Amino acid sequence: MRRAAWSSVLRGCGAEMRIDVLTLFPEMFAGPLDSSILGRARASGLVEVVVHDIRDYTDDRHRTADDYPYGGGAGMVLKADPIFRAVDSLAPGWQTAGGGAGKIPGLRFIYLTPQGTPLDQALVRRLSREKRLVLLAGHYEGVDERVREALVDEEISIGDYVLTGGELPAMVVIDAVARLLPGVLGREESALEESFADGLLEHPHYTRPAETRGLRVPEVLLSGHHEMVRRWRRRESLRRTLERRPELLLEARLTAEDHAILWEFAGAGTPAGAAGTGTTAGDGVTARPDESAGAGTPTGRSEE
Ligand code: 9D3
Repeated sequence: MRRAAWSSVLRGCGAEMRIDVLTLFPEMFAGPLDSSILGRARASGLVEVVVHDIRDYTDDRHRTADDYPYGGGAGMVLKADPIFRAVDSLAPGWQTAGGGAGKIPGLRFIYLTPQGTPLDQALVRRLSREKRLVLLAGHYEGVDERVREALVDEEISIGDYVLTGGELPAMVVIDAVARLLPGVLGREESALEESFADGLLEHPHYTRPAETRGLRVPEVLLSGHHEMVRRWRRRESLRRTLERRPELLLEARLTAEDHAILWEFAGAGTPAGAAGTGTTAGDGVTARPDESAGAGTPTGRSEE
């Protein structure tokens, strides 16, 4: 069935997922959520994203959402009550309802914080199976601990670098989760998604023309030999993974052919049957493939 027809079927069943965001900076979400694949997914009703301004749930004329920490110290703390009131509007009666996997039945409440579990694709996949997410974007030094105790099921970080708030991390979570929902990616993209589930980095890509500024596309890709192309791509995927992210090889789904290629890169004496593909083999990599995570293999990305 065509994609348009699928979305009309799904419309009758409600969105695949609803995501509520609680933030002090709702305006930050407009561009990313309305554009590209995510914008199309929302427009076609596959995912519903509702952004709430925490200040709308304050009760004083200054719309105070944060306050000084009890006990003193630097920084501000997000107040509990505006967040509790926001949740009253999303999940009426949450405080008395029991049962279910999380603290509030029927939804998963996530707090984006530098102290959270680092996001990875396995976590994204797990979240994509939820029917309803609430994402709390933090700011300042943190949130009143009673919000954690009463509401937060899970704390997530997007990596070890310091941002100004949890808004960009919330958008990262939404983007990563939404693209896994049925119907969000096109048929071709979904197939690609599955073929990359082997845990390797991608091989190089080329498109027309075959030569520009004296730079040529590797001959094998122009040859029309599907099996040779497949072998070349696999080899380049393995090479890149070994050079840039050797630790991924420990978890990758590798065939006997893959192992033979890796041994060849490692200079371990496997017959060089597939030489002359247009790229230099070896590249100074000296670790054995099965030691590659720890043996000082060049990563090609020194930071300093
Ligand atoms: C002084 C201690 N700081 C922690 C390193 C405080 C602090 C810095 C930055 C508290 C919050 C923030 C804002 N960042 C987030 O809210 C955040 C975040 C991040 O900065 N990096 C990666 N993932 C995330 S998820 C939320």
